[in-house]
Amino acid sequence: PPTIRLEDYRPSDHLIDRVDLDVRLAPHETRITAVLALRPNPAGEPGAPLVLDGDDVTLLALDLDGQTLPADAYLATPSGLTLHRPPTRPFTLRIETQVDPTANTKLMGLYRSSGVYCTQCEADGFRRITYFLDRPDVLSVYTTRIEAERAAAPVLLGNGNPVEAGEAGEGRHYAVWHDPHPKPAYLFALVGGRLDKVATRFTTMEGRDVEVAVFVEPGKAPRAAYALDAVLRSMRWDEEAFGRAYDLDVFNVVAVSDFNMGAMENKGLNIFNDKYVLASPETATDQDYANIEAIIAHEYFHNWSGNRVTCRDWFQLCLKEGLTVFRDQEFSSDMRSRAVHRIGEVRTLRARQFPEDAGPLAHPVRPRAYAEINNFYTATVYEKGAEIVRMLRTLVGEAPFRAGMDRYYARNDGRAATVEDFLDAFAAESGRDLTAFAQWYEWPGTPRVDVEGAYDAAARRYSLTLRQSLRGAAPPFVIPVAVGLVGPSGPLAGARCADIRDGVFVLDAAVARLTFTEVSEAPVPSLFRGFSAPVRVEMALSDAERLTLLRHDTDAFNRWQAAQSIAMRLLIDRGTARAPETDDAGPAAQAYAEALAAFLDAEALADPAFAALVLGLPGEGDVANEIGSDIDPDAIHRARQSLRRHLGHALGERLSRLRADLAEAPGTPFSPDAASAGRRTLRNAALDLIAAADPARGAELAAAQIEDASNMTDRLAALGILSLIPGETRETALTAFGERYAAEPLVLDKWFAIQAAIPEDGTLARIARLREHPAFSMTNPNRVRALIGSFGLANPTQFNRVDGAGFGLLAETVEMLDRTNPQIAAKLLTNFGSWRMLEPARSSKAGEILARIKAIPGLSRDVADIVDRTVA
Ligand code: B3K
Ligand code: ZN
Repeated sequence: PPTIRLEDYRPSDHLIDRVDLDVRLAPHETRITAVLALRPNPAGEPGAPLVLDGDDVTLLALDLDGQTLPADAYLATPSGLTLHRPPTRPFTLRIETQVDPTANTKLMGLYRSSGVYCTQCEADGFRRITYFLDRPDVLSVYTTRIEAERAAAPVLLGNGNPVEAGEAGEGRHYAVWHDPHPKPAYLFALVGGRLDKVATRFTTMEGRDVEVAVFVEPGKAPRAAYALDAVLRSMRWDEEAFGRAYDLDVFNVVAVSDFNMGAMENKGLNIFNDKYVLASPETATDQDYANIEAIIAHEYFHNWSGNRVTCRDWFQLCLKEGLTVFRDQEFSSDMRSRAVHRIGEVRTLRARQFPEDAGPLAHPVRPRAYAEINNFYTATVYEKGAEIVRMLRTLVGEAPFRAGMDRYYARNDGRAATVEDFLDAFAAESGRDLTAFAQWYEWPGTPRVDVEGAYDAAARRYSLTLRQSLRGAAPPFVIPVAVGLVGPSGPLAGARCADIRDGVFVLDAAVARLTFTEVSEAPVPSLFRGFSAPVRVEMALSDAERLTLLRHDTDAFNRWQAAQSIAMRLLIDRGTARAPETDDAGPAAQAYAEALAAFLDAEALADPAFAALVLGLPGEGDVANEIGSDIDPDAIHRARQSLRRHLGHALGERLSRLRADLAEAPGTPFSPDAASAGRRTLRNAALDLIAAADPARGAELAAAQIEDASNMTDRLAALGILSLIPGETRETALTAFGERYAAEPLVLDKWFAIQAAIPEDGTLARIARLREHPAFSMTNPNRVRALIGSFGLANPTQFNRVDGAGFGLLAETVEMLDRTNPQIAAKLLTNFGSWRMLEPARSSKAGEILARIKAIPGLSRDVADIVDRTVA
């Protein structure tokens, strides 16, 4: 596929000021009339041909300023419409196209989801509706008239504000929407269908009275209440935290069941995967509630970071995505526990982004080239992009950061901006030169920082040497290092270091040395507090030193990190391909368990959510990423099982006591708030370890919890624990769960996912059976992600089976899906991203299978791009 490069960016030769759309919805023959007010772009090339993008559209009619065009004046194909010699003055183009929404299985452009008409236009779906300059730097004011059969689509929604509605004859009706804010085509949306509505009002800080509504499938309205409330909280928060007010009279959210990703920030009309809207205690877990809150906020926040200020081109994607993830993380941190949330963010970053950055799909946060832009909605652009914004705040400081944001919005409102525009705003407000900092956007890979410490007792001096490195020839990064010293009984209050401001040292050279004076006793350094930069830190601390941090650090993140690092070392020692297989705990594991016991006794009840994190072992994937080469997933799995077993034995009684102490009094109404969720998390973490040590007892307790649970969090956690214990109890529970929720697709997704993740040989056969389950469907992305995606993501031993059958299952699904929904197929294929890290037998199997995929004739651009880069 052809490559598009950042360096080739040129402004459009034409602009479209206004778009008038008339959309006549029909299941197979939807007709779209687009009236475009065009003019030459003064920044473009005078007299250039007009080349409109198209994708699978049929042209029905075309005129220019009311005149039919002669056949030799233009060329129309399904993939584009070219006017060879367009006027060099403003002119109007009227384009009539036809599309088939029912046949649209790619879920890009206009399609139907369970009968509901909806759209998805980012990144390049608008061209599947009509011919257009489908690029983010062409901003237009849209007016949309939508017409449909009233019985099939009583609800008709568009961008902006409703201006008119009425009858259209023969059982049809229409609605007209007008969006006064100029926007790129990727933010266009419309919806038509039978939907129930929950609504309320919000008055902005500017005094605007806004109707806020969430639309869901008929009968599901009670499950939309939490999402609606999350919208209101997001609106209030963006006013308070960033001074950003909403700018239309209505804000609509629509939940649909077939959606390629989480949600979409279309102006005034956010469209959501219903998984991130619908929630009730009986069907949603605490994690679901947290996700809904975060994604509702994320899409709402895009109204400023993305919509009012949009991106010049798709290379600048992180400008809206990284920034908006940062904003939603801050929102969730304010709604919940900041420390707990931060640990969660870092776990996600390490689990998803670090491996991406270490593998063949690595790319800079601002990529320089792409073949298929939809493959760049990645953990790197989103999560590492957010880390860059966080580092920027750390560097310039809270107040200049906020001032920089204000300046960025003020300068770029209504514009399509670049990363440079973003950084300029902070440079101006802080007086800092951010040229070197900008390297973070340009280089792939995770920098590594090696640290050495030396204490001179006589001089009461402690020095730290920091060395940064990155494979390749990257120049030194500007790395904010939040750092402090911890002594055997607490922070070393007297210690001084001239190079540290507000707790932060800025490492901007390849090597730097920090000297602390007045250090009264041998300290333990607490480095990268709060994970102040997305780097790998290497320092040879002893377990005893790490336990000092766990006990006494003032930084919650590093307390957690200390426990993780000890566990990681234990897991690596046993989980490398050649490590001897042993169940013998050893003194280090015993000391670790004792420290956890003391920690639990002191703190578990005070902060259960944090305690659950400290108690949790690194995942198998984390261990694999840390080992980095010659990976044997079975060895890692065994190592982790054995450490869980050891902890379960060592902490057994405490864990049972904790379960009792943390139990809700019967009849307590369910609340998804962070404190209640934290208690459930710790209770279930305790059950997990109890089951690891004593599977028979674990199975019994889990089965009982499945029966008695008053909410989905507890029921599902118990089912997950039971799913790891082979036997009758498990099979009975799985069957019963499947029957109980037969009519709840989103709950069955959890059930599919749990079974796909069972680390046993029989799982492939189980998945083959589940594929035949009446609720499973290859055309619904949530189902595919639940059953096949979870297998690739959450079942390392079976996906990486040495016989290649796990790879085969993924490959087969990718091949099948590529014909109907290439975006989902390509996403599934990214599960092969770490194949070269595997030990030789497995990696050669993966290589064979990738070669087979690469050879399939007629692959989509999406899949071809991923497979080419994966094997390159
Ligand atoms: N902007 C959308 C993602 C679009 C993905 C296109 N393949 C959702 C979001 O990040 O908010
Ligand atoms: Zn986003």
